[in-house]
Amino acid sequence: MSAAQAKQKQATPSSVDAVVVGAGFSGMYLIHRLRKMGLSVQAFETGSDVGGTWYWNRYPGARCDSDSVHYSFSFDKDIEQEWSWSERYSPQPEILKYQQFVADKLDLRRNIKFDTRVAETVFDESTNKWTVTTDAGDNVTCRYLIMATGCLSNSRMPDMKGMDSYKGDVYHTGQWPHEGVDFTGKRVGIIGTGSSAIQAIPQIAKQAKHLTVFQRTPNYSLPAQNHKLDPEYVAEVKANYPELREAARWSAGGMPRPVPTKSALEVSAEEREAAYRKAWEGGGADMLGVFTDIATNKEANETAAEFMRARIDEIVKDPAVAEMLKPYDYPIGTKRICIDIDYFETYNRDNVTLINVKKDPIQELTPEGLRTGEQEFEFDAIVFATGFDAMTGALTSINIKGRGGDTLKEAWAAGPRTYLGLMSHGFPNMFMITGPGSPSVLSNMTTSLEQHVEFVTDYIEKLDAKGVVAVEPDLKAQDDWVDTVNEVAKMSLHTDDSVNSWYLGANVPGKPRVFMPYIGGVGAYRQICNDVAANDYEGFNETLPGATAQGTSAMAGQSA
Ligand code: NA7
Repeated sequence: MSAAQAKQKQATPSSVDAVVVGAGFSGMYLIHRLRKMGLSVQAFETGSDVGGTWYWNRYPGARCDSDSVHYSFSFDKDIEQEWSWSERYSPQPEILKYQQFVADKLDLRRNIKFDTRVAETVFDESTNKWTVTTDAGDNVTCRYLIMATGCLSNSRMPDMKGMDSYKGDVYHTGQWPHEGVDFTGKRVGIIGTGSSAIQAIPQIAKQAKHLTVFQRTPNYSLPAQNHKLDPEYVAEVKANYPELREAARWSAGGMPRPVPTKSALEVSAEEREAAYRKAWEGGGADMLGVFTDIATNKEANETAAEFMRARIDEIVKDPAVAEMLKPYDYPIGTKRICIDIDYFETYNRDNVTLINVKKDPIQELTPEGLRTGEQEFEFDAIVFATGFDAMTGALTSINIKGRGGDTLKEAWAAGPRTYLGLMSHGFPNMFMITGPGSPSVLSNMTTSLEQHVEFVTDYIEKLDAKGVVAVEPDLKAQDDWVDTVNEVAKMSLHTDDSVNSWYLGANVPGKPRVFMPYIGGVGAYRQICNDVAANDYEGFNETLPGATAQGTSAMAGQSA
């Protein structure tokens, strides 16, 4: 069924076994697994087709920063063998095409209602069912509610003075027009220098008459060294997929990668430089993994940061611009590392200007452009590459009401509280895929989301076999897991006082400073989940018919 056909089939059932929210990679795999188990499924998706992140993020230069051959589904051998990636880091259109290919192949769209946003979900303690209400007027009850809402799906516009006064075109990288944007001959301003901006800036600069980049925090960015994939290499990967995928499942970051054995501080300066240079020339994020302690030891980290700054000096011709582009204030890798194609080189173009808005902050948007403390700018278009309310935003923007009418937003006011990133106490029968407290954004997402989908669906199968009517995490198990996530995070530089990352919620004014993903590694996390399952799903409270659920309010345990 095509997306257009799916849209014509407007009627949704009033009751199903499972509602899936979101039809990106996670939602797609969930629909497939749940259907195979014989459950009835209704999915809702705000976009007009499958894709999630790759449906929305269509800005020029958007591409994956995990190797494409590994950033893909591993659960279906036919899909794995039939699809061939054309580039090392595939561009957004190719990834979206892949997702559409999977949707066709597995006939997923017949269970998805597109162009529909889930507005509210309410748990009824008397029936142990959720009622899901959408902005299109649907009301569906379900036994299981599964949030496949993505970690970076709630894009954020900063609250700037004069937003409504600006008369030119306004874009957000995470909500890019489907028809594309032609910047030819235009004066363009771009706000932000995170991953999205770093991918978009070189592309926009090639078109625009002039591009002005407003940088608040310089970012560490490594060259992708992207290239077309040799068909022989692709064939070799396909032949070795079983071993490669298994290695990815037990790795730290969800990719088959060599494991470092030496500290950056135990080798000579020459050996260190050679290792960094080899990784730099090899491309991608590998440089952060050549020594054991780049993520944990400031002195070791500084050796990598210094190598990176020296490369900026080499690439950028104007020393003052090079200096502005160099990050000094926080350790490398603690804000999401960026992977670029000709990012620093772009500042050698005559039509690109870099403005330091930490020194000279943006005061307001004006009808013609924007004004900093020292300068006025006129633009035909302003691009906001200002990121997302990451990890929790997509969940807390839905009015999720659990036991006793408590909302997830209130329950997470001081930071997200989950057991294994999979469930939250007080919200029975609601699972999350790659939720806060799981490796998610610190890993190759497809590896992590497959593990989650498989854990959740296997568990649902067991719950149904036992006749369980309600399941939720034990409060103590959840508190212990939150403590574990925090303790592991403290061992890394990611939580250093100098760091203001979206992992910590620092990009959203008022959001509590909590390190949200589990940094212990994909393999370690998988082992914990396997042990939990083998131990009769310890930490989850199951309620049988007729018994009273032992749950307490979602608001309990918040100070733990
Ligand atoms: P990011 O990484 O959150 O980047 C957002 C950028 O926007 C970052 O440079 C911010 O500066 C900047 N920003 C945000 N608000 C403002 C205001 N008000 N003024 C000036 N600059 C601002 O989002 P991306 O979309 O680039 O990437 C998100 C993830 O998507 C990425 O890591 C990949 O995993 C895919 P700041 O650093 O906060 O000073």
